Amino acid sequence: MDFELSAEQKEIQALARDFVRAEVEPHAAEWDREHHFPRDLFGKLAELGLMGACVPEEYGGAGADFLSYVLVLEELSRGDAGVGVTVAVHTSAVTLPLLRFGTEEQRARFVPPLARGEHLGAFALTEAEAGSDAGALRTRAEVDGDGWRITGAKQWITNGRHAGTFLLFARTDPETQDAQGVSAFVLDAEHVRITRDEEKLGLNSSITNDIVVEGAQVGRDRLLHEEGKGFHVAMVTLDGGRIGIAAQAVGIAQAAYDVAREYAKERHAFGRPIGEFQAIQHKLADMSMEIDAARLLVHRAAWLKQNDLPHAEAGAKAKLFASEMARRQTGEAIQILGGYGFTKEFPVERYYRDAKITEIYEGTSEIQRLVIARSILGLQERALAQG
Ligand code: COS
Repeated sequence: MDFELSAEQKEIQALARDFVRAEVEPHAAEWDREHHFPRDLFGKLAELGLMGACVPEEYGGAGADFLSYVLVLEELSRGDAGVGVTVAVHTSAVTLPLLRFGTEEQRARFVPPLARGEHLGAFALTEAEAGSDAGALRTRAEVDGDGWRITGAKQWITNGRHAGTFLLFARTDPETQDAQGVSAFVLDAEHVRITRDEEKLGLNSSITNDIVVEGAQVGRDRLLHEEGKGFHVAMVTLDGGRIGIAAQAVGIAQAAYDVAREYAKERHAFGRPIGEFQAIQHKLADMSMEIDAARLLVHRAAWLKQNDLPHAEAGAKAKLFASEMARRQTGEAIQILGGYGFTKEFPVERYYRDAKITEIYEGTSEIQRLVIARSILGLQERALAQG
């Protein structure tokens, strides 16, 4: 067992950290206030190879391992969790499934523009009445000549308005109403119409859209993996994506802890720094311990994934623990700062708002518990064995 990051992992972590200090942190409060999506920033990240950190070089990426990519997500989210989710969805939820499930032709065609940051990716699974119950989706793909005609509406689509490539899930078998009969498709921006920009509690520097697809005609070259295997594509994608969201939660919590610790050293009450009071010390000790624990879960899950080992349970545990920890500890950071914490003079209220979503997207905490429970009770394996 080796807890030391490799030289390459440390290098990419430092690259991301320096970039965030220079290009993200100084603007994050304003982007949050103005609900500004920093489109240009992703061009700069692309120049550093960070829009395809763990994508092989032959497909336009930086060729680093999955843990390196996860380290980048933590650093980005430490500066601005909206930037973190933009890159996480783009990479984990679009580029990586295209690499994994695409034919050689699809990989060569769709991956390089994403990995080079020329296009942003969007993952279009969720619908108004299909969130946790993703298999209930109603967007339909009807056979049309040698391809399909796709019609439907999707909701809460991160990156929607700025995306060039959509991984979209639609029902190809009209006889079904559940996870069976769903297929995955690769769509371009021209196939999709943006109908709404969502207003959110946090992550204001990211963009979240309602979209509609109105009879888009696509050929067989747009089908990802086999017909009827779309739900499998979605689940495998989310198994990996959840590790990225867990890293995002760790980054947010770390940012809150950094502010709270410095504040505790400087703020005086009753004639001494508040960090000398046991009540504050205990809070900081718990924050530090829980961030460590969450990060270790994240790194283990990332290590399992990059070694092609089963990681659904480990990823769900990492996301569940890291997201609930981030929500709890960003609240504690506000408590340490007292009245200042509740104001926009300090960034901790932003961290608190941003942390909440990590308990919801890419599977709620309730779904993570379900995934973990099925795994530890052997229920998922039994379902797979029964076919
Ligand atoms: N990897 C591969 N395949 C998986 C899988 C996984 N992790 N989990 C389920 N599957 C497969 C099953 O094996 C089954 O395949 P077969 O029909 O070929 O046997 C199929 O998918 C359906 O599985 P299941 O019956 O378990 O589906 P459910 O409808 O019960 O849903 C949950 C399972 C709840 C786990 C799933 O719907 C889920 O993850 N929901 C949350 C969705 C989510 O995260 N949404 C956020 C969107 S992005 S913001």
